[in-house]
Amino acid sequence: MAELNRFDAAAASVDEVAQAIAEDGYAIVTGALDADGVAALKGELDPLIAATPCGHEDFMGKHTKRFGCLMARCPKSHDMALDPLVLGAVEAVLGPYCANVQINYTGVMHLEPGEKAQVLHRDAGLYPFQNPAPPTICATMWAVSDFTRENGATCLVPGSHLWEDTREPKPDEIVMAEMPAGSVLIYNGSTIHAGGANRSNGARTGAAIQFSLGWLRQEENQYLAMPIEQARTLPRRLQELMGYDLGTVNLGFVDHKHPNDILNGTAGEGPGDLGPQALMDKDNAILRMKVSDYRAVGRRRYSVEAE
Ligand SMILES: O=C(O)CCC(=O)C(=O)O
Ligand SMILES: [Fe+2]
Repeated sequence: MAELNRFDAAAASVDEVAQAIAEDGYAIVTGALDADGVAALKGELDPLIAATPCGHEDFMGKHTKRFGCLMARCPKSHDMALDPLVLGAVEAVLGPYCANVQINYTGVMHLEPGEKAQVLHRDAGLYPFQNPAPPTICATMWAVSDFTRENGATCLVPGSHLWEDTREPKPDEIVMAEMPAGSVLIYNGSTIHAGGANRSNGARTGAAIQFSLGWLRQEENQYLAMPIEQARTLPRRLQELMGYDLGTVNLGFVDHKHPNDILNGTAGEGPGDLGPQALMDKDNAILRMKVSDYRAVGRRRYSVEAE
C-alpha cells in the first residue's frame, strides 16, 4: 500500500492539500494544532466526554461517546473551523459547486477500549446522489488523542470518492489514518470510511467538523445548536459558516433581508434584495449539474474490515 497523503501544517499549501483530496479523497495534515492547542482542546472536551453516555446501537457505537454542538460548547473549535489551511482546502474542494460553504456537522467521537469497527460508509449518503457524484461534504476529523491502528484510527478507502456504489472495497484497499494528536484528516464526504476498532487500553478521541455545499440542508442544525445571543458574539466569518449567510443568491433570506444582518440587527428598513453582487458573480461561476439518471440504489454500506 502506498504511503498515506501526509502534509505538515507549517509547510503545506492549500493547493497541494486540496489536490490530494481531489485525487485520493483525503489528506492528513499533521501539526495543525500545537501541543498547547491540543491541551486547550482536551481541557474543554474532557468534562463533556465524562458527562456523555455511550451509544446504544452499532453505527453510533456501543462503546463510543458522541456529542455535538461543538461551536457552542468548545471555543477551541472556532480556531479549528477557521484554520486557514484546512478551510482553504475545504473551500477548494467544494467551491466549484457552491457560492458558499457552510458547517454541516460538529461532534466528538470518543472510542473507548472494546469498540468494534464501524461499518464502512459514505457521509454523503445523506443526499440522494448515485456515486460517483460531485462532492457535497468535506469532512475534517481532528485527532485529540493520537490515532493508531490499535486504538481505532479512522479507516478509509483512498480513491473511493470516485467509485460506483456497487464497488465493494477489498480489505487491502482500506488504510488507517494513523496520526498524532493535533493532526487533522480531511476527506471528501463521498470517500468510503469508518471508525476503526479500539483494541487498545486507552480511548481514541476525535473532533469532527464537517463542511458542505451552502445550498444543502445542514446535518446538524446550527441555528438551534447555539443560543442566538452567543452566535451574535462570534466573528463574522464563523457566523457565516454556521449558516448566518445566504446559501447562494436568494437562498436563506429572512423577510428578503440577508440573514447575517438579521442576526446582527443591521438589516435596516427597505425592501431587501437578492444578495450582494459578489455573491451573484460566485453563483454564476458554479458548476451546474446535469442529472439524467434516477434509480433507487439505496444508501450503501460495506461489511468489509481492514486486514
Ligand atoms: O470515528 C471515526 O473515526 C469516524 C466515524 C464516522 O465516520 C461516522 O460516525 O460517520
Ligand atoms: Fe462517517
